[in-house]
Amino acid sequence: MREVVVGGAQMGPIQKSDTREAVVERMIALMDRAHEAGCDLVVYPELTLTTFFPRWYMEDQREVDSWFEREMPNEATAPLFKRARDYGMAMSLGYAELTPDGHHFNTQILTDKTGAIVGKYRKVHLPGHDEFDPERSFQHLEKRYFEPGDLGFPVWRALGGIMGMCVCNDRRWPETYRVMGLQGVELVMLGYNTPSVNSQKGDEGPEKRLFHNRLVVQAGAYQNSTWVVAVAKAGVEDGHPLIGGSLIVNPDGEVVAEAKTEDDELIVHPCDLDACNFGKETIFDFARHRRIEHYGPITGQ
Ligand code: ING
Repeated sequence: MREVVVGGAQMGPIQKSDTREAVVERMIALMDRAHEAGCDLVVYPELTLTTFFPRWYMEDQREVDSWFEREMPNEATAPLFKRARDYGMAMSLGYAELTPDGHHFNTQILTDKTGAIVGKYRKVHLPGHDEFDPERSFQHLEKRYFEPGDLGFPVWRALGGIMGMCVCNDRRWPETYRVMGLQGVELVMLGYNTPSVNSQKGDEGPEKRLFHNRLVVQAGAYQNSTWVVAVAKAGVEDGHPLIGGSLIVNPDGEVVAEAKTEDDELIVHPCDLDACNFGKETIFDFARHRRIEHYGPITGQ
């Protein structure tokens, strides 16, 4: 039994006018609850420090860069890293990363129980578009503000197992989980900001969005015999609704915890990493069962 008690720290809405300091206070309150619940790890959403700014069309690069972090930890997040260190709790959080040499990524990091950053992932699958689209009921300009991730889909040995990360739209692509699955991943952590409505298809609402959210996370978990914890930024941000539905799925594809609100909410589950073993040794024993000679089109060969 290699148990990791996982906390999914769903964040409610963050308004354009909310400060990073105010958000960090909310994140610390959730971390306090995670500590009381005995969590070894707390997972925060994608771009968890600010509103989901890719919904806004901006031309001034200085304004765009004001949504990014130039270093991590930094002044606004130092209290969060300190609290995690005091609790001996690992954490994963998403933020907009502006590198010293001027690259922009939608990034998720993992710290160990001493508060040291042990893993970094940069979002590979960027949805949306890069120019203002008048046809859409709202914009989704991730291709305008971020570059595709340049780190691939790595895994890290931490918390007694093999950990992986991805971000939001990545969770919809089977390749994301499979590349980590081929590296033996046992717990995939991810965050998301998912609009409750489709900007291009008026009749697709939150029910369908929540259905797809469960579907892709359950599939990814089952098909790679891994735990997946997926954590939302939820609620209405400056009039724009985001789905909640944060969830934890076990290696059999079953939902074992799910958020009920669209606000700051902690979901908790004791994840036994050894529960991954049976699937990896039988039905999804990749070495025994995969026939890669037929998979060429997936990698464009
Ligand atoms: N958000 C959405 C997501 O992938 C989206 C964008 C929603 C794409 C629904 C396709 C369908 O959950 C982010 N930030 O990727």
